[in-house]
Amino acid sequence: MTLAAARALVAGARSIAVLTGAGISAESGVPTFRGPGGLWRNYRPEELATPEAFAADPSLVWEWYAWRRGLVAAARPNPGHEALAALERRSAAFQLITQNVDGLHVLAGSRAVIEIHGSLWRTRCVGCGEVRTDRTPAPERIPPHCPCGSLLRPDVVWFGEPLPEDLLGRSIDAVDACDLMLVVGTSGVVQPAASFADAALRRGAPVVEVNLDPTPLSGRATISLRGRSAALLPELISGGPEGGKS
Ligand code: BV8
Ligand code: ZN
Repeated sequence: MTLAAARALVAGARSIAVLTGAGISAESGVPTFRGPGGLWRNYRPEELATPEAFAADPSLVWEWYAWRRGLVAAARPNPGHEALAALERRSAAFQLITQNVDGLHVLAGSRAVIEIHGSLWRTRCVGCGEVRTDRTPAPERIPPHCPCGSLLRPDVVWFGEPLPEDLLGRSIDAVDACDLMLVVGTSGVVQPAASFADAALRRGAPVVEVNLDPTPLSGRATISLRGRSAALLPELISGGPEGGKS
């Protein structure tokens, strides 16, 4: 019943906003933050993804990011990423907001993607602010430096850092304009992204959650589908115009 009802909501939606988290990339072999395998050398992400950790030991933080780049470089988008790219192609209005920094949505063909926490594949100079794309699995030297002499940092948003104003603004606009919101593979603990679904619910827009486990959102979501996103997302979009199977 719930999958059929969720499928009907997707088929009938004109403007869709989607929020994804680490769970959508789990089946591509990229460890989640808070699940098994999310730890690195017994550090928790909250201890490393902070400006304080970087200031204290830039090499350690860069080694964590180099390890993650290595994992992501070997990863491919999974059917969950691909289903969202297909859904975008057939929706009148569509905005994907991801907390992930792995770049797998763009690799899967998604176009309207807001990387609200930045990207593993960009560096930013702490001195001159220059942002560069850097596809190397790991910087030659750790920690890398800018030609201007200053340290380069990963171009991601760490805990305690504000999200880029424009990206946050565009995300809120998309949530305010949607007539359906999907929330996929996020534990819903990190703010401000975790509040987007409530903003949609307050407006009366239905929210469909896809997650392996229950989350703080599960009890409030219009529909909460329990299962793997790589299996559920293709099912969820299959009822649409080009979906064929009823
Ligand atoms: C800000 C980028 C304000 C870097 C990340 C109390 C104390 C201290 C701070 C706070 C506090 N309360 C609120 C805060 C603020 C803080 C916060 O929310 N902390 C939390 C931990 C309480 N937020 C911030 O600091 C944000 N900034 O608020 O700034 C400000 C304003 C003005 C001026 C100055 C400051 C910044 C937050 C961004 C932090 N950066 N990452 C990097 O990636 O290295 S957050 C990090 O967590 C990742 O981005 C990740 O995406 C994100 C959320 O995690 P999830 O994606 O949800 O992943 P998780 O592992 O948790 O869950 C995976 C889910 O998938 C699970 O539910 C699992 O069941 C499911 N799953 C697994 N497999 C599958 C699956 N589902 C489906 N299918 C599967 N196969
Ligand atoms: Zn510089």
